[in-house]
Amino acid sequence: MVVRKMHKNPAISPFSLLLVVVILLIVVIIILLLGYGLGFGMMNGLSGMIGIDMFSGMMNGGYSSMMGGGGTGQFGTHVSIVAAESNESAMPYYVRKYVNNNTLAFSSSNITLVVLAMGVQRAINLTHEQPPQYDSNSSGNAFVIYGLINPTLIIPKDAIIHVVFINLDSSEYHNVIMTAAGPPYQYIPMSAMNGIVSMMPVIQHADYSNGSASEYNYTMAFGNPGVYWYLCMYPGHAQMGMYGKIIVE
Ligand SMILES: [Cu+2]
Repeated sequence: MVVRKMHKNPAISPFSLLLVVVILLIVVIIILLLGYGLGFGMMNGLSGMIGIDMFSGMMNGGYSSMMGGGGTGQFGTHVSIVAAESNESAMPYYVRKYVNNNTLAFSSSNITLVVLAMGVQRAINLTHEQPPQYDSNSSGNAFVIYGLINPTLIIPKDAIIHVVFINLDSSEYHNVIMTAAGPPYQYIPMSAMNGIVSMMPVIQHADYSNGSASEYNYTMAFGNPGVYWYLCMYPGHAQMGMYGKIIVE
């Protein structure tokens, strides 16, 4: 009996592994085809995530896309890098900043959340703050929100949130999405799709030679109290620490 069992198990694995790989490939191809055919923001986001630049024309073309939370999203025109950097210090009156525990507490039901994306070193230079321990890799990327790096956000449950996302990186695509699924995240953070609350495409890096950066705006709400997370869906970024916590209460 025991001998039989031991012979049975190894016989399954090579074939089923191959099967799983083939199924995964088919799924990826279907996703890419859908993204091309339908031109939906989310699918463009996915294709950007996977690193295909042929969609970037569409991505910059202007359209709306949202999942979950409800609301609309759209591309802004390019904004000046200098204006975006000064934005981060212009904190609205309803934000309390706790530098010691890297937290921003919002006390309004109508919130503008300016989220900047960039490399960790640029974030340190800009804010003169340190990133959280999990995002201290200098080759990694980070979010800067009102002068803090990947801060914890405390938000009232019924607040309407206007996300103003600006990519200040000199070379990488980024986005910011909200989800109930926490870290750790994988290279392609598909686990974040469980409990997804808001989604946007990845957008192009800034152009430091002419001083302009890409911006994308969307409006969302959490509705229910709980712990949520914001992260970048571009492959590898969340895995290396490009994420932060949101407490909705
Ligand atoms: Cu990113």
